[in-house]
This record gives sequence, structure tokens and C-alpha cells, in this order.
Amino acid sequence: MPHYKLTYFDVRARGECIRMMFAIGGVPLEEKRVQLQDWEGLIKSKATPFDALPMLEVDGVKIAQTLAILRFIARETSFAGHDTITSALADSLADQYADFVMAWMPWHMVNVGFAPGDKDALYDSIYVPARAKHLPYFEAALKNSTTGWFANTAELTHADVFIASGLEWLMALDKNADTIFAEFPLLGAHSKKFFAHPKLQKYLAERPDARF
Ligand SMILES: N[C@@H](CCC(=O)N[C@@H](CS)C(=O)NCC(=O)O)C(=O)O
Repeated sequence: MPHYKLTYFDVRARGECIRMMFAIGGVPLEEKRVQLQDWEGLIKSKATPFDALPMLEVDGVKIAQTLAILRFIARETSFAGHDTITSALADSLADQYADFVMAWMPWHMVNVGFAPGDKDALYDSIYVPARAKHLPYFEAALKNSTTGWFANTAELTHADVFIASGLEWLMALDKNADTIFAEFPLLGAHSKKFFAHPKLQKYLAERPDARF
């Protein structure tokens, strides 16, 4: 088996789906958690391909971009869908969720204090409309599923890992997190099903606490 090393910040955010996919796949993962004060030095030393994290090293080969990493390890562990159409469907759902993340990122940066601005104004002008546009897409996908997983698969795929961990991230950020699933009961049920997955329990019990 290759040696896998994940470099990410000491938060869940974009890195958590990768950690969870490794846990579900039962593959050992070495982790390097970068502290914010060390990040400038890593950029200057060109340590990552695109000056961003997460980065996965596979026997020393550096792979960047969250979804590329997630799809790779899902394929390696047979969680990427059982045929190419199913994989493409899972990809499209995960990519759409990534679009959702990019839509609320300007609010997030201010909300957590990484950029100046009025976080309450951005909550209303950026985050709320992004949520109203995107979450119905995922609720509709679950309505079409007979298994409760996004790509209508018997076992979960990387789309389920990406979206459930993404919603957990969002719930850590949203001041009204308890209302997120009010209009999206199938998404709420999906989250419950995902976080009850038997292959995730040990990881969930042992993972470090995080602000988001
Ligand atoms: N599309 C990229 C985005 C990566 C990204 O923006 N990562 C953030 C952390 S979540 C980062 O490295 N920020 C530091 C910086 O841009 O200097 C991915 O999904 O991996």
C-alpha cells in the first residue's frame, strides 16, 4: 500500500471530507496540521502545487485540490460508484456543492475574522441567497434516491462524504445552524445516516475538536 500524507490546516473545513474518506476506506493516513503562522513560509518555499491546502502526498507525489484528492481515494477504496455513469453523477453533485461553498466564501472569510467586513450584512446578502439557491438541488437529488445516498447507490460515494462533511462545516459557521434542515428534511436525514455510518464511528470518536 502506498504511503499517504495529508497536509491541511488544523481545522475541519475542506480537509475533513478527505480524513473521513480515508477512515471509511480503512486506509492509514499520516497527517500534517499546519498552523496559520507557518503558512506564509510554506507558500514561499513552494511546498504546495497551487499555494493552497489541502494537499495529499502519495509516496511523495503531491496532489492538490480537495475534490481531486477525494475522488482519488474514493476510487482507490471502491467508494466512487460502481460504474462510470454513477461516478459522474456523484462527481456532479460534489462539484455543485463546491460551487455552493465558493458562493458563500466571501461571508465565511469575514465571519471567521480572516477578512474585514460586516459579517451580519454578508450573512444576509451572500450566505442566505446562496443557501436558498443551492440546498434545493441536493434535497431534490435525495428525493430521486431510493437508498438515501446521493447517487442512488447501495453504499455511499464521495458525493455523500463531501456534502455531509460540507454541511457539518456550514453548521459550525451559521449562527442559525439549527434551522438549516428545517426546509430540507431529506438533507437532515442524509446527515444523520452519514454520521451513523459504522465505518466512521471510530474516527468520529477520536478526531480532535475544531472551531469549524
Ligand atoms: N479549490 C481549492 C481551494 C483551496 C483553498 O482555497 N484552500 C484554502 C484553505 S481551505 C487555502 O489554502 N487558503 C490559504 C491561502 O489561499 O493562502 C480546493 O478545493 O482545494
